[in-house]
Amino acid sequence: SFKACDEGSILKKFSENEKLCFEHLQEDSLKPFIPGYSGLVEMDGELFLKLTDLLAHFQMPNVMDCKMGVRTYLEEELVRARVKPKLRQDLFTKMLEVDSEAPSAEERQQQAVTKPRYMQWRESLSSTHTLGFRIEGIKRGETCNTDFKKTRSREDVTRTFNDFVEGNKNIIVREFLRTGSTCSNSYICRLEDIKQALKVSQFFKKHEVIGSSLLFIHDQTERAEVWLIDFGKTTALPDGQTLDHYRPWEEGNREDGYLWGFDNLLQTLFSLTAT
Ligand code: 4IP
Ligand code: ADP
Ligand code: MN
Repeated sequence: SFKACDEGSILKKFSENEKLCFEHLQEDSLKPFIPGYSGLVEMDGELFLKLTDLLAHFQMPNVMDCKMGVRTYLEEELVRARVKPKLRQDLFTKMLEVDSEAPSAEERQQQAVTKPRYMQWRESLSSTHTLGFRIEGIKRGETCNTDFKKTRSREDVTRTFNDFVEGNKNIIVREFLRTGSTCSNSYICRLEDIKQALKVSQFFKKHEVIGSSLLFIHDQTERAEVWLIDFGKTTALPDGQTLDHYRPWEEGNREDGYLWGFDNLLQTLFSLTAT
């Protein structure tokens, strides 16, 4: 769903929802932590969002995508599946590939599962439910690894982070080297800046943030950055409603556990610096 573009930019397949989010975010405290957005581009009859390529300034970077929150599907998807269950064979197949025991007798009979069923299964197999975030993938040079579907325990997650930084603690914490008001030289430093921005963000307060990721990027020069990406399923709340992003989710309250996961992620990184 991505296309290469001119130097320094990428094109992401258009969605109205994500466009609205990027427009909104131009006036928000989170703006310094999202990719630059320069509007819509049409190519071969298809629409795209034009975004800054976050990897452009790095030399052969290591990249990690962490999907945030305790829930990865929208409440409306749950309602829809209840009113009019759509049986998905593709999701059944993906489920079987990971764990042949996972589908129930009825699901095996149907050779299909609903989307919320699949998403909930993915959440409980990974660390989404227990930590409020999960590792989706890691790219090192040309090799992509997305084999983290069963990475659930705090120990496994911590180990994966340590592998990702190749044991180099400088990348995780180096608090005394701040460059100006933004911090681009260690993951923890950058995450703390992001947390401050989240706390005052009007956008964050008024949106259910589902399926969004933190993108971690570093290279041999020990340059390390974290960015907020993927607003395809980030949805505005009805007028006047807000979220605190900590409370447990109950159907109807639309909480996403984003900040709870964020704190767990910070803790995981801190624990690595203590070993
Ligand atoms: C995928 O499951 C991801 O959750 C996708 O989210 C989601 O797309 C897919 O739903 C679902 O099948 P796996 O990661 O296990 O493959 P993302 O795009 O953030 O990775 P949505 O549209 O919900 O974002 P379907 O309905 O596209 O299959
Ligand atoms: P999707 O909605 O298809 O899940 P995402 O926005 O999550 O798409 O992006 C998928 C992957 O593409 C990310 O994990 C990241 O590796 C890469 N990516 C996304 N946005 C950027 C960007 N602005 N610059 C560089 N890489 C990006
Ligand atoms: Mn994504």
